[in-house]
Amino acid sequence: MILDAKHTLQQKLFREFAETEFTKELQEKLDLEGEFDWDIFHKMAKYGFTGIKIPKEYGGSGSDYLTYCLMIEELARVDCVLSVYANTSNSLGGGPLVIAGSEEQKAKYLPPIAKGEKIMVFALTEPGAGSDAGGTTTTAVQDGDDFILNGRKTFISGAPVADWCLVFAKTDPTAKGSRGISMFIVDMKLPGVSCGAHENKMGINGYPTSDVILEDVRVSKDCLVGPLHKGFSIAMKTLDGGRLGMAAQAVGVAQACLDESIKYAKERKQFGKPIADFQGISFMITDMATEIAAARELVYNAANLKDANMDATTACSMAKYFAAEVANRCAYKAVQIHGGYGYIKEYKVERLYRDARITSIYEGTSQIQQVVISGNLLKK
Ligand code: COS
Repeated sequence: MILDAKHTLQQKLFREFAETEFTKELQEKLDLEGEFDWDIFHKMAKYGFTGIKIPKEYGGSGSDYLTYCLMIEELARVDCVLSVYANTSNSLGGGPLVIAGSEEQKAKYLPPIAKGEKIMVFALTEPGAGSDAGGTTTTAVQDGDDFILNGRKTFISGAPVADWCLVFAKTDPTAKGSRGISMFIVDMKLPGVSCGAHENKMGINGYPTSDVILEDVRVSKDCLVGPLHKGFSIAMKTLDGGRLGMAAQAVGVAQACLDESIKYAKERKQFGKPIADFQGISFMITDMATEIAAARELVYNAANLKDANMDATTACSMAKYFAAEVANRCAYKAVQIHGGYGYIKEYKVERLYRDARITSIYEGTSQIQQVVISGNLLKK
């Protein structure tokens, strides 16, 4: 797809920002220490990244999905984890409120998260409910004008730095499967809310992940988002857009693998010539470039469908499925092209290999995308 002048300019600005601000030192510090970097987060917020998909009336810039994808792709091309910094508020954090929040909820919560003053995270997964997200066992029991929440959410990205958390809990214990689940805004400072230990992850270090534990947490009924018992559909609708962002991220990671491989293959000499002159190398580079081009088309096409308000569930899952697998294949090839050097931390492909791995796991594994795609193709 040929980008129009507006999107080409935006792409250039995102690229310039990432290449200037995401210094090698910052990238290495994030990967090594795993701590959230507030300075770069606030800078990204100042440039409007955290509010890019949030409507203008709630403090964001109300950009289209294509712009959002270009942003995530360009940030991830330089550093995958820093694309997550810009993503959360636009996707799983702010998305459910944009989709189903009341006017009061939107006015209260969206402006601070769009401006990066507060962080909202999404808590769907549980120790026993990962791919089977409908198997939620966290409960919310009504008590007068309040609900009392109990349960444990797991692998919650950003939980240790969050101000608020969107918690999915069973409100109708008699309802089967994904039915009878509701969504609540939970203030992380409320009595009974705590975070587990920071997970020691393989990649995307610098964006802390932990469990969220809820012990008799009392929230007012004003914190219920969307209709009672109807939270699961909101989660799924949110994940449609979320998966698109993650597909764009995977394209960015894959492109970084290709960029590094081309650079290295031209520099590195063996048998008296650059290794790029050997077809064993140049054909790997060809495959990477071809697959990335295809993945990018799927991402931009799904973004266009969403911008046209058309049904994009299948297209988003196809983009996520294909782009994530491409990112993994490209990371494998990039390390292979670098040989022994690709296996040491001094070279960027070592981190890319680890970062790529998450793209086919979070926001629905590749196998869950296959379930969604085949389910839609074969539905009666
Ligand atoms: N948009 C809106 N509603 C949707 C939807 C979508 N894209 N997909 C499903 N729904 C609705 C269905 O219409 C159905 O509604 P009713 O109960 O009113 O009939 C409900 O959600 C349940 O749908 P379904 O029967 O397909 O749900 P399943 O329990 O079979 O689960 C999968 C479907 C496996 C696809 C879902 O559990 C899933 O996506 N799992 C992965 C979760 C995930 O991505 N986790 C990552 C954590 S967030 S980082």
